[in-house]
Amino acid sequence: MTPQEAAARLREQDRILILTHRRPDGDTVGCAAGLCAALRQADREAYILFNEEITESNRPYAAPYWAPEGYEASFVVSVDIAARQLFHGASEAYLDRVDLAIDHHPSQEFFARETCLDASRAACGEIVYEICAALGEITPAVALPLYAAVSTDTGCFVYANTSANTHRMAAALMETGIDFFAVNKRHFRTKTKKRLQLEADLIANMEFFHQGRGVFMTVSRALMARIGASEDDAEDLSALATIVEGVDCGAVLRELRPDEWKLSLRTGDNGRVDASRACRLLGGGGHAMAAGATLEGSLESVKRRVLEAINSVCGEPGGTDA
Ligand SMILES: [Mn+2]
Repeated sequence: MTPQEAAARLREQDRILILTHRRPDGDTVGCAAGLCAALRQADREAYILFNEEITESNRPYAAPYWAPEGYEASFVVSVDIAARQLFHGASEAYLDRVDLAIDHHPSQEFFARETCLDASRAACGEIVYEICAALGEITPAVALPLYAAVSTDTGCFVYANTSANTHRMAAALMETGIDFFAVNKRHFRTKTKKRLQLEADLIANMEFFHQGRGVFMTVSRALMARIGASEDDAEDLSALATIVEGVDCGAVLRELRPDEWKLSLRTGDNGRVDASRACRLLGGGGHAMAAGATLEGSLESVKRRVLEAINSVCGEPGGTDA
């Protein structure tokens, strides 16, 4: 259904509960908060289901809207949730009773009764913006979390998914007078000291392969413990590998448990390495430029298997100097 149809459907409802996804990012939290504010302005009762995995940086958007414990919803909406496996603990009770899913992922599983999907949008926030505009006025309370949704899902308007529509929407949100600078400062120009220590260690211990076009970065449990880093500090470390000049294949390995490693593979837009194909060989999956897999074994054996997988999908034979 279109955003306008979704708005019409929501307007008929009351006691609306909004769900966010596992490991909630700015898009899912910002969408939930913006939509919740817009629904309340339209005299609907609406809440966000508490997400126990909320991070400090995203908490302020959702905090005013958490549902009271035991809230009895009559209409359930999910935002930015592509798949059933992305339901977090408390939301699993709603797996089979989502009335409306609002999403922008091409991998949407259609778990809801009705779905408002537009995979051409950079952020789910762009779709929720249109729904909110159809519901009523875009006030600063609606605009601020939606700005955070779009800003964070586009890496502050620099990722390849950023479109002219993204900028038009951001401009409209800015015109409501929100403090967009504070949003971008919080998400893109602030790092904890522990985060910087993590990055310093990753950079100091980069291991290159394919004559410097590929790089391994490793986040061990020992490193996390030595620094005393939290999950927040380690969020999205895979982005670090992609900013090294000349690198079009960045593999970040994060130790989850002893001898269990999470691979995040980020590759360039030149098509030399298809991250999705490489990760599928390792039992994972994802997109052509961003994919992941979980591997068991020692760090050395995991690195060897990751390199073999990359080599076997590599567009040109990569010599190995790692
Ligand atoms: Mn998103």
